[in-house]
Amino acid sequence: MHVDDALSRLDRFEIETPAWGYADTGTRFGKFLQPAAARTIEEKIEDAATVHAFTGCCPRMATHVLWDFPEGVAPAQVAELALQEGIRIGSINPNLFQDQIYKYGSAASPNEKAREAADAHVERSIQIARETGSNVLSLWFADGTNYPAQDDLIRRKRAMASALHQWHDAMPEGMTLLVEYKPFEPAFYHSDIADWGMAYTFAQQAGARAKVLVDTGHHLPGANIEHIVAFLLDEGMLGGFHFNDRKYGDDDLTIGSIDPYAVFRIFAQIVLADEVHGIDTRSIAYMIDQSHNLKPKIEAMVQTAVTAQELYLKALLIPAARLLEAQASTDIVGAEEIYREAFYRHVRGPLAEWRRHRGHEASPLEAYRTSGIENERAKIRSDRRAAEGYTGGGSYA
Ligand code: PSV
Ligand code: MN
Repeated sequence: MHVDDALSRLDRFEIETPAWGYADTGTRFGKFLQPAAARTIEEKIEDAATVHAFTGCCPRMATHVLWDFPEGVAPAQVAELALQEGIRIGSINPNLFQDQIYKYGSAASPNEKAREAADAHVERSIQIARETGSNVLSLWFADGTNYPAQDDLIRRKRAMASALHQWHDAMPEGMTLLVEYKPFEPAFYHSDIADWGMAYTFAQQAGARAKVLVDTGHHLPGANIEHIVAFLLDEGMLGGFHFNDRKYGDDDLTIGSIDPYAVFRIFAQIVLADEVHGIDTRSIAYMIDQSHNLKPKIEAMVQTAVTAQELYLKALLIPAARLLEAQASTDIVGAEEIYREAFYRHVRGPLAEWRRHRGHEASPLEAYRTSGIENERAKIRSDRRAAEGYTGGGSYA
């Protein structure tokens, strides 16, 4: 595609950032606190809005129900606040893993009370989606077992299918249900939705508005993610992404920090599905699922957004007709070189120009880093924490 056409496609490329990416997070070994980290939904909205203000491409923030909508928080007011700050509430992520009742799973648990709790929570989540104007209900399950013979895998499969079907039908028209998969963690023997094939099957059985969510960190080493993406695209079953990068497992690193070519190859499949096969890719939800344990959170998110734009633009620059010719003549080296040429294109210049034209920062990351916002926010939030006597159970130094 010509560079001007490719750039105009970027107008439609919106990336949703996660509320949990602005909060203090860590590993199961500990949490490191940052003075500027967001604690409340108000602070998360403020941060997500800042990312959007600097990048111009992150107009929505995903929320996690238990973390962002504790009892007493009115969803409509949260949506209103988001609007005032210049963003919207994006996908609603029910939390079916944190409460004690879910020790043996949620929808697939052998414990009827756990299944009932999951039902009630998803119902509440759908209500939150209605009240916040969100049209995506995004489900990830920690359900699974840790030992062989621990539970009946077929009973669990049927219980999961039945819950998903019921929740699908409980959603209002126009809402999409995304089914996310993950091979392991926290379950170490089996996960009830372990891979894309299972997510696909469950989504199909749930109903027409259910699709698969591909979290790039949720694959066993060596998995060919772009192949999964191409397959789901052709089946009309690709609902969206949780983007992040990884070296080992579900590491939640910033997109492209380890393997930018892998991200480019995923975008290439999306671009080619559209250009070569006429597959409608406009409803794909591009979402980020990253927890920044060490990097400053807003900076990491701005870096993520611009990296995604750069890699998507490179994929848009693939000359599809030439590639098809090379493929048809089994010119393997020629075809691969077409990919590589696009991947190595310098796109920062044209992107800066494109941003400037739209009234955005030409270099969002540099602009944010020199804005002084991080220090300002750290100061305000430190004072706020002190006034509230909040310690975070550690040191903010
Ligand atoms: C689980 O690892 C996951 O990818 C799911 O999308 C959760 O909702 C998210 O991370 C946050 O814990
Ligand atoms: Mn995820």
